[in-house]
Amino acid sequence: MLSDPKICIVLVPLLLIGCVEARTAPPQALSPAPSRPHLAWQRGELTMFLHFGVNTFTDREWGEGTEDPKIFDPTKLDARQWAAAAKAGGFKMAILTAKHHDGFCLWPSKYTEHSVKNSPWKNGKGDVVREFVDAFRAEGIKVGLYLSPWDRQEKTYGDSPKYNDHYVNQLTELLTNYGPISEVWFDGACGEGPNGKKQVYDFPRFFATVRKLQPDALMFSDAGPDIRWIGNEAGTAGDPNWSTVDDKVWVAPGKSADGVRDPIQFLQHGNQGGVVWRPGECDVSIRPGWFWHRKEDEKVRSVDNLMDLYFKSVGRNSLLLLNVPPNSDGLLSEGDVKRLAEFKAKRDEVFKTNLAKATRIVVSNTRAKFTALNALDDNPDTYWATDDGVTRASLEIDLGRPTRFSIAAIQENIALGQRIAGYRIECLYGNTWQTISCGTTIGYKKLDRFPTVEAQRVRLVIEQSLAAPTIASFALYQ
Ligand code: FUL
Repeated sequence: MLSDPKICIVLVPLLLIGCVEARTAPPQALSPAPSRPHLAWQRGELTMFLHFGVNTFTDREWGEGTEDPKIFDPTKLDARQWAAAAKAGGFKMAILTAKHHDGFCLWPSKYTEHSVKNSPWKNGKGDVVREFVDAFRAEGIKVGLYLSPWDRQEKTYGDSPKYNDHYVNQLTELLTNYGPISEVWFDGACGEGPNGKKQVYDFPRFFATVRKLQPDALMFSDAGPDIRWIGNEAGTAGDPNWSTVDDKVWVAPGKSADGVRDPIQFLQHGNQGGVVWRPGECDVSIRPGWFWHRKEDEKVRSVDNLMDLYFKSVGRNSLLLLNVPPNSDGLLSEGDVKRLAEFKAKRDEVFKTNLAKATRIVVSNTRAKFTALNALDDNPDTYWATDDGVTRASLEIDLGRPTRFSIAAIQENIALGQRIAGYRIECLYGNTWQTISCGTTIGYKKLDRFPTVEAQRVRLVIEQSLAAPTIASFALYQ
């Protein structure tokens, strides 16, 4: 057929256009890749956690459920003060403990008497959840809610079907009456002793309720379904850290299927080639406890400590969920507020000047318009990519003059999936390239710290990748 000259005139240009398009097309997304809410969540980097409730007034961490609601009286409560502090600290989301293990509800739930409605605060007419969501949204900060499955006060707890109904009712109130909720936090803790009540949670039903009522909300629990716990409460992710997990080895919270020998390792690192996208979240408190205790007012983490956490959470492809607990006045304590602002100022200072401004760039491979310039332009939406099948590549930059730096920040374009499984950073000294840092995963963001080096020519070498690598950013800081 192609021997017919008329057909050739039509077909050959079409084939040529097809070839060019294939070369200029972006790499195909890997499966799994993050959802739109996942991407926004990860880019937010910092979420504020707020533990608040009867424990704030009893100086305890785990209430027993026997607390009198009358003790809850935060006379100066001002959620706008919480939100202003979060904004000044650079937080993009905040999660409030609507109900902790003691069962006391910070909103006037119609399914229990154990709530703000029987407290003296605002003569029982107040609603902390309402004030929280309104104040944070006004600052442009997304909101999430924590609803403890473990409830030491609720009478139906332990009568599994009845309590599951009760829990779903409360979840439904929270997810229908307070506008868009970006994250729902399912705590895995349950301290019932050997003779305690045995409640079998209907997690599939809980999850389905969230999906139905708030399709864009991400659900956190020990094992997902959308966000996994990072396996500790120290605020640090594992390295390497894959956002993908093999969900056959861990199917539901509190229930690890056969084959998970070390769940903590699994949570810390995820699985290379895992079949679901389930990034890890690092929860930690700015104080020793999750709830406010006056005696801990002097034990607020230092800026250096918070920076270290940032490097070990966000800088290891995770998110930092930092708890800052309101006090018994209903305000964030002054020292905590000050520390949040200092933490932000420190990040701004450290990441102010990206020194990776190249006078000359050499790359081993480029996929048409996805050039290395895209990795150096401070725009997270553009990226350098290689041709399909090219899984080892290098990006070399000449900084124009000897430059001192001690931090490298690398980002993949994770919208197309997490790909890189081995990399190193090298500097040229004489004729020799010397490795100054190396690692396995990169993901959303990898921050490497090393003793200050001085170099003019630097290169990022990707040694292993599951598919054509994508680099959204390669930056250097001192
Ligand atoms: C744990 C809880 O038992 C703590 O009280 C706190 O809420 C922490 C974030 O999760 O499992």
